[in-house]
Amino acid sequence: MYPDTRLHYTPPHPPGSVALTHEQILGICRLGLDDQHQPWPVQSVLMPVLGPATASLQEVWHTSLPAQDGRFGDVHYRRAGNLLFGVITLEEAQFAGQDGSTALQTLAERAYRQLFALLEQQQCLHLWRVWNYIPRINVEEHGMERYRQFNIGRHQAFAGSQRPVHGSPAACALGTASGPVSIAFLAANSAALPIENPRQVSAFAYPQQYGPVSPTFSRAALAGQSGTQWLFISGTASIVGHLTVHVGDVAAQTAETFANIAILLEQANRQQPRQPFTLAGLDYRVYIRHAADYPAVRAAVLARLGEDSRVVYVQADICRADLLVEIEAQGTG
Ligand code: 3EB
Repeated sequence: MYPDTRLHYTPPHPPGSVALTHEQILGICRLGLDDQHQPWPVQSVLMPVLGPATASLQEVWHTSLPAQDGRFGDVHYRRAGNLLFGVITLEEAQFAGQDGSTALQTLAERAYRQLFALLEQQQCLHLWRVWNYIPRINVEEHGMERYRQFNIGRHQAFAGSQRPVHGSPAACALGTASGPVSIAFLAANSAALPIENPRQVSAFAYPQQYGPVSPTFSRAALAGQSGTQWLFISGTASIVGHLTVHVGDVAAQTAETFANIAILLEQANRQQPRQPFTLAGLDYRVYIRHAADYPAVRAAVLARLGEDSRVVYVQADICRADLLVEIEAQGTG
């Protein structure tokens, strides 16, 4: 038995402004700056931070017990009790396409196979949340959009590791202008409950028009932990059924995205009636395709969440060319 460790999250802040005990850090996400050389796993999200915030922010996953550092192939991870946070950073130039598969597809399969092998080795089998960042995600290469290539490799690793797609983690997949592929994940030795959105076709059941192989993520995941419930809302966009709606209208896309997030909260609250999740109680990350849309998106976000909301905005490519905004969130109930 592993001791039950409480998971804590410190929302984006300027580095150095929050004091944390080093051994209790599980991992860090750094927004807007490359920051690899740290003693714990760091996911550097090389996306411009928008708005009045400083150029670079970090958010921290930490625990109530000391964590131990580890390396497993290309994975840098930290483990504390029944929790594990890891980061995989890979340069695509190190990979060669083979047998009709592209370098990016090979990379994605290798990364996810390593991730799953680590979870087996650690007996920490359950993936709760994955953050995927892919350079030039919308660019078509070798006759296929790069996001679709990534989906093929990721799916092959799920299938090859006996991971059913309907038990997929909450996730996001966004594009950077350049840099490595970066995958961060949070796993535990207890399963998260996948939550789907009745307004949307499940992503793992998307029709072929979005690529030959579907993405492997759930719309949200509810993870029970030390008496706390964590809700992870996947990257959510202006999609109804499987179709993008409000093409070209960023304010309407933002409002539709919140309609989808609100439904996910309702679905989650049906599962855990004790302390309901609320829109205002979550921490948000908003990805905006065109930096110039920031004022319009921010206005639509504030209209829904209010002035006191905890939201960070970054410029990113979104994995459908007609999506202008994507929003993810997390929090405890
Ligand atoms: C969508 O709903 C938007 O490939 O892991 C959202 C969250 C999206 C996760 C992923 C993709 C992913 O289809 C895109």
